[in-house]
Amino acid sequence: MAAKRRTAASPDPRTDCSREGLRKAVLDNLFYATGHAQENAARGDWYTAVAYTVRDRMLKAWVQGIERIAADGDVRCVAYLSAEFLIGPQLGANMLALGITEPMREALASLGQDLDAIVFHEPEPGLGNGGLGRLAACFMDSLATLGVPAIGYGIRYEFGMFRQAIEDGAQVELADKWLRRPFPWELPRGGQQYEVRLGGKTHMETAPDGTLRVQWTPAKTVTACAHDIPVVGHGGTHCNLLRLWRAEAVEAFDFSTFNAGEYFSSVHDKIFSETITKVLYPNDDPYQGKQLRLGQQYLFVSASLQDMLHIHHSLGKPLETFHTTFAIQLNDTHPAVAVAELMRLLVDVHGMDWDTAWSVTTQTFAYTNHTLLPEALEKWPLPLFAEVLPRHLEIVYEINRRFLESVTAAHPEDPDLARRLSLIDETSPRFVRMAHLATVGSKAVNGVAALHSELLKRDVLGDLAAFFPEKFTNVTNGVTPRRWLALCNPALAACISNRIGTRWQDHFEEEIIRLEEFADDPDFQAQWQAAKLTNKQRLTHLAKTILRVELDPAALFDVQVKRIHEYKRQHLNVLRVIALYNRLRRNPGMDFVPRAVIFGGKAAPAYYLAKQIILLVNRVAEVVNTDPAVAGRLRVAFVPNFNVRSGQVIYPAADLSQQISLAGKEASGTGNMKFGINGAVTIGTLDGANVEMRACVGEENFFLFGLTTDEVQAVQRAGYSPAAHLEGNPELAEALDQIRSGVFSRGDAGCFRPLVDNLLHRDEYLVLADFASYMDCQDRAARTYADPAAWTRMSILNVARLGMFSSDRSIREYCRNIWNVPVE
Ligand code: B1N
Repeated sequence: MAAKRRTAASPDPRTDCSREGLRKAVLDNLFYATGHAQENAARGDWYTAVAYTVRDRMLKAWVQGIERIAADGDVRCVAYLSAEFLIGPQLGANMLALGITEPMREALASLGQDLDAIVFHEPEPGLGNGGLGRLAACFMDSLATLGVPAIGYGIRYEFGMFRQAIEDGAQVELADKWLRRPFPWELPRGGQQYEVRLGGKTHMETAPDGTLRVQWTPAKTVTACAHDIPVVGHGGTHCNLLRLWRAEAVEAFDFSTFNAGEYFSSVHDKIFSETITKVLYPNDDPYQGKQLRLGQQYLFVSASLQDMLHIHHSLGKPLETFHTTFAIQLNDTHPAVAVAELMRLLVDVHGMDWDTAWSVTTQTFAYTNHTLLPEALEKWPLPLFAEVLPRHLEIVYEINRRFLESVTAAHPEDPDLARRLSLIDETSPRFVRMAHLATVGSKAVNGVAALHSELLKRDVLGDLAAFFPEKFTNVTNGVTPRRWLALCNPALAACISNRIGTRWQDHFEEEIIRLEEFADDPDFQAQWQAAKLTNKQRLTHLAKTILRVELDPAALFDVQVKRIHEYKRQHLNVLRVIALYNRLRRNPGMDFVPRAVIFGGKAAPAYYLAKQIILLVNRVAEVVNTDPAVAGRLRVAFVPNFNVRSGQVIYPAADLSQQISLAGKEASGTGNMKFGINGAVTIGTLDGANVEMRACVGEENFFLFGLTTDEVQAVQRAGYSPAAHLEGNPELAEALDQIRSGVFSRGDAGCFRPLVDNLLHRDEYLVLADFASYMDCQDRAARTYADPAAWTRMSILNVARLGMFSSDRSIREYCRNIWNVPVE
């Protein structure tokens, strides 16, 4: 009664979302959380005060979300296991979800503060490399928005993805100290800690009931500590959990060694333990067999499964029904050791018989594959695996023994099949094939775009797919329209909402198609163009302040931002820029649509050719941007440290989205979707999700070029010769020659030799083969851009018809086809 009276008279200061309530709360937090009075608070202090104010307004839904999972055993909870969650800045997204952006903006304005500047101040947790980690974050957003109970389990890296600086044109990696200031969106959960064992030996022991059980005596034990981040759905009612594990020493000090005077070795254990979650491996595709990485994977998998078993147990349900409490999704094979770990927990720790445990396990897991590059499939050398996880290796052997028995029984006619399907690759030094372990241990396996799923079945996992045809399926990726349109592009969002209302934010596929009818409406076109111009000005400002490069907002903004990789072919883009430059120089009076070519992306620190590509982009920029013959009609910019935050500025400003990977190499791509829903038109190959995007927007609204997957395979079978493509193409020969001779390396002829030699003699990704077709297609794009009404129509139709690329649609498909979880 008393509480009720207070609500009526004066609202709760911690949940009040009125302008005045927010103003008071921000001031209160400014003083009590940062210890600063208004007069001497810095931008970071204001950020902290605003973040705590928003967090307070999320806590009720947050606590209810946890309680719901822990109390309702009838609803299957999704556990999304991922080594990466690239969640991006939180403040803006959370205010949007709660619907308090505008009152907060006004509250801060009344205090003389600019909300946008405060939002921009937030350091972002770079807990992922790129698409795979960002996908996990989009999926968490959609799960919460759709009201599906879910926990994301991952790793709280102390240092996330490195910060990229460009020094004299080259990439330099700097440590990402995102935790220098406390991260306001996490709550350390002292109560949720689990011990994780590593190394050591196993032996058989007789249990009290007389049965034999395996005992694992580890060499080391570390503690995994939970840190929870709330994921609030659109509308603010449903909140899920992102639970990230940090490794800690079981005991900070080994006192016996300490007392013996061995100070350094006593600290050693603490250091070893904390090293496990110290840093994210910054390689996206090529896999590296590093012992510490296996330790990271196992730590978060083991802690997560122990946590799930704890929750399951607290519901009072029998262990055999574990799969009715949780549906576990393996985001690539990084958490695939979970298959062996769940078996270990069920059989060794809880005494379940093998067959029942295997039945529970294979009803629990599903596995998403994210790559078509065979060299990117994870395989752990047996000696390394045995050293870190001796018991798990025995379990893998036993899974494999039973599996191969069934293989031989089913296909006596193919004696080689067992070798091809085996969980163990027998080539020396012998490896555990993690994709095989994940497939055998899961009830469903999916690729991330239609083409990718087909190629998985045909090539990469062909034998497994033939053996388990019922397991293989597709779920095309999607991106959240909240962050990737409503939040990052307020100008376009307002333009859209003025016509069709705001329901598109959480019913994207259903609503956004309604824009189609306005595609030729001159008023709407004018508003659309104005929104794009605003965004281009925003990016122009960024380029000017951080790069001192002057872009022209009237130019065609032509953008390629993504990880730097040969298969993504940023060098094809650069060759094109050089060819355009040469045309302009030869013929300064030519009709030329002004272009701003913008690049961004990180190279794995040890990926030499990717780093050469970055240097080349910057060297070409240096020459082109300062050449008076070009007179600003062609500009090149490399935006350093591409991440979620800069993506939020870059995607909305693009006219043309470069999706130019070699067909058959990009599993899906998700940047293509982010560009598309922000009104960029795609120039691309028939690769990954481009194929489905083109089918949706219509072939007349997509700039297609390049070889198809089948043509690529045919060329490679016949024996590819890059040199053949030089003869008929003087523009290409000239560009390569200029790179080789030092035109773009201040006269240093040796500088780009590795890159040029690779293109001339190997060219694994058929850059030269696709060059002519790419140039033609670029010319078509420029001609279309010269007709603003035609271009704007294309841009509107792209947005209107890309509704299916909302991650809400992806998540619905996972719920219905894979997890068997109810969803609206
Ligand atoms: O996953 C994305 C896809 O859209 C991209 O096409 C795909 O390249 C990307 C090892 C990876 N595949 N594999 C990785 C990341 C980190 C790592 O340590 C591999 N990332 C992708 C989402 O489906």
